[in-house]
Amino acid sequence: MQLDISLIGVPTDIGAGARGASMGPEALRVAGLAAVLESHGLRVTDRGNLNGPANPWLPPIEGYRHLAEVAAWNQALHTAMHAELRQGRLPIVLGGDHCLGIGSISAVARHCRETGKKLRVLWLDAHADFNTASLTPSGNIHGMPVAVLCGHGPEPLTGIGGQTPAITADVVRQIGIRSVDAGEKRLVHEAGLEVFDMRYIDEMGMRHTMEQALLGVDENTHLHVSFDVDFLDPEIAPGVGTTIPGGPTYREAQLCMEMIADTGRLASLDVMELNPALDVRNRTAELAVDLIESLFGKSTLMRKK
Ligand code: HAR
Ligand code: MN
Ligand code: MN
Ligand code: MN
Repeated sequence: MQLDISLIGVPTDIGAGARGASMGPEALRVAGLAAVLESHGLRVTDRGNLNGPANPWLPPIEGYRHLAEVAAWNQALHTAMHAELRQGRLPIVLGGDHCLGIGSISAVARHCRETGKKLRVLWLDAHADFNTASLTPSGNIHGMPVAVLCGHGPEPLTGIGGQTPAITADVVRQIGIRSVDAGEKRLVHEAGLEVFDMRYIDEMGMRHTMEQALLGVDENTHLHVSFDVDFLDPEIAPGVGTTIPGGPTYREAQLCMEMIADTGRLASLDVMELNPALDVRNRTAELAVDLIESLFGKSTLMRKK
């Protein structure tokens, strides 16, 4: 695995339905993210925070809230993320709400096109984030990033990175899903997204789920993890804007992260939707850091593959 890590803070809640995810980057820093990674021999450079427009907190216009501002933040993230990847570094995006998956993953996809790598995106989330302007119940663009990346959305977002669609649905595996709107569900099926929802995890277990989600990952794969913290059960992770009960337990989440680490192919990461305004003494941030530690190869006992 790449040992040179770059942290990119993106302090905005521009696509969310609750204010506060803008404080996510600092909460992750306070929870000790850099030191934890360094304790495992990784070299961490904190690039600080990106800048972008303030949140005007306006109602949706034609199905989108804050479209211009969302585009500006994502364009900035795309540029920063692509620059890190080009330097051979492993970027970690400290979100920010999940609309930022657009800028992040469009950059990863562009990097894969330029280097001939095969992309696999693991989308860990309670939500499918596959809404469009006509389907969304809220207008909040954090409910739309996967659809946008697959080409369903407005040009200022689908055009980021210079190729539309940025990705095809077959590179995505969604894990932990338990809240999908009615119209969104139809589009998910139509697009052919591979979804391992909570029912699947309940019946088959996290081990089998991850084996399936990681099938086909090989030496030439760039593995990107987009970790929406609301993936986790709200009993253990209250600090998010849209809690949905019935998520993975602590042990299930650890196993998920450990099995990703075992591939040795993790090449970029998003940590999204952490909302310190709704958290309890930074507990959710600390849990996220603990899980990220596992994602980068912490395990209880030494294991050699
Ligand atoms: N599906 C709902 C909507 O579109 C809620 C989306 C919430 N999304 C996130 N990110 N928190 O996954 O408004
Ligand atoms: Mn999400
Ligand atoms: Mn979510
Ligand atoms: Mn720990």
